[in-house]
Amino acid sequence: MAAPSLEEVAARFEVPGRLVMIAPTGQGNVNDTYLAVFRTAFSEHRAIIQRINTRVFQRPRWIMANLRVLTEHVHKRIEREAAGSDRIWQLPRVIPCKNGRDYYRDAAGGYWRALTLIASAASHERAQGAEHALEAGSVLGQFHHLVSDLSPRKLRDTLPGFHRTPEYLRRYDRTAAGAAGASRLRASSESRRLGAFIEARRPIAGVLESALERGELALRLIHGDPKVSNILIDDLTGKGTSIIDLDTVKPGLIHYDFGDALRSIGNPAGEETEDLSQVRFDTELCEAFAKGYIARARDFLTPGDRRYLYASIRLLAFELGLRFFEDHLAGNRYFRVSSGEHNLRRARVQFRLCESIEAREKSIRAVLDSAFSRP
Ligand code: GN1
Ligand code: MG
Repeated sequence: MAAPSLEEVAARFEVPGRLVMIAPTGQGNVNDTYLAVFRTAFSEHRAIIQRINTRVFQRPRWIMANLRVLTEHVHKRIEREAAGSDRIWQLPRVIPCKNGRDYYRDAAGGYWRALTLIASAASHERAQGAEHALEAGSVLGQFHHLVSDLSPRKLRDTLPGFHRTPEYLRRYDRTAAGAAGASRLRASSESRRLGAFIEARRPIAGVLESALERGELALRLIHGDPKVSNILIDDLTGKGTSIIDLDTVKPGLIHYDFGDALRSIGNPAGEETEDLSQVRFDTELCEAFAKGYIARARDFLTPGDRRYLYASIRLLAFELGLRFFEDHLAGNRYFRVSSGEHNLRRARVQFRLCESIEAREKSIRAVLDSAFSRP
């Protein structure tokens, strides 16, 4: 069966009014995301409509069940704490389908869902400056705070292996050993250089997982994808207001979030740049982010957590580079690409960033310490 039109999909959800527009929005690498505008005689309603990429997320119903548990918990907590809060924190809510479910399954097997739009807020592909980084840190810290009393056992693992670096390394090894992977790995000197980069850092891949095994770190709920473009800044106040893209909220190590947010916001050139010479880790942005994060997270961070913050930043730049490069060797099956070399270019950016983080280790550790020492 053919996939339905976007208009047909939009009509399935409980949004008042008539659809006047539906168009792609955002730059996601995995799901397809659209903004839909509906009008009634006296109002306008906007919704985010997404087709879940079921090649990546093989249990879309689990995603929706997680979203229910998560958003109900968070919305209640936001309301409970609203009186003492400096702002109205937000998180999208699921818009039910007219069939009473949380999703619509089309005749071609596609899974669609609708979410409320966080209006009057913007996201950026890159850090806009220290104030932006501070707000991004507050948003991630607040998110971790809001879920800190929700048992990780209440959420399913929607993407097994997601953010366990050693598993990405194993997958890379399998891909590089296959005929097509091996030939792509040998295909250019740049590709061989990236392969050598990975070999040299093999020992760091398990840094968080072995700390977990030793009991130095504990499993909690994580966002999973707190890159800068998933953090919304309120147009009216300039403050962080929400974090979106909640499909990978699941049990994990919050260090993967901390590192992922910083490998993203700490690189002012952005992850899609083609100019490697612009890629660097900016310690001022890091300091601002850490200040914002720690101010909200101080209460639940343990001394063990603190010890692995630097390691997480370095690790996540490495991990994302490894994921991009593995996908390149595998023939671009996971991330959306605009050319055959796209994932290779993305990997180069992350590895360059990783080198920059390594070169600045001392000052990064110092800014993290000083963020903790502030009241
Ligand atoms: C993917 O689809 P998107 O753009 O939200 C990926 C993240 C990566 C990110 C890099 C489920 O996120 O892990 O950090 O690309 N999401 C998944 O841009 O793999
Ligand atoms: Mg995502």
